[in-house]
Amino acid sequence: MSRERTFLMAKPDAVSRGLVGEVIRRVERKGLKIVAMKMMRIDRDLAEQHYGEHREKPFFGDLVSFITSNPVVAMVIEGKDAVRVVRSLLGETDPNRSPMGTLRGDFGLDLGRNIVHGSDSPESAEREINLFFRPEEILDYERADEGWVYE
Ligand code: D4T
Repeated sequence: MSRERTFLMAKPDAVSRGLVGEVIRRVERKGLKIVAMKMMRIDRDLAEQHYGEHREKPFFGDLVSFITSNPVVAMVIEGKDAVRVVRSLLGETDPNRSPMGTLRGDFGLDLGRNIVHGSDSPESAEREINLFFRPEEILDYERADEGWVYE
């Protein structure tokens, strides 16, 4: 089993709307393991690094204002195909186009308030994990149900 890691963040709207538990619940019941987690306020510098690929886009200013506006909960998630599986738990970028049953489909209406972020590739995951966490903040442990989640 390849134990892939990905970066997941409950954004300021998720924290402010009391949806952090819902995000965590869906990750945990899928069988994925949380190996790092912290609540934090993203500063402007970190926001600009995290969203660097969007620097030239017209929505960049609003995106940085939003992501720095209130605390977020940042997580590292581990498990089989974690990058793809977490993206499928989140749904489409635009909550209005996201299927019901996904976090964005169930809880969002607006592109600029899309509840959660998840890395879009293993390369992005590594970059984002390193941006938000020091190596010693990522924990190695076994969940008691691993023999029932994995063959
Ligand atoms: P994030 O990065 O927030 O998980 O979203 P995605 O990975 O699904 O989508 P993205 O990088 O294309 O967009 C980043 C972020 O910008 C907001 N956004 C996006 C926006 O406000 N207006 C827009 O037109 C687009 C394309 C939403 C997510």
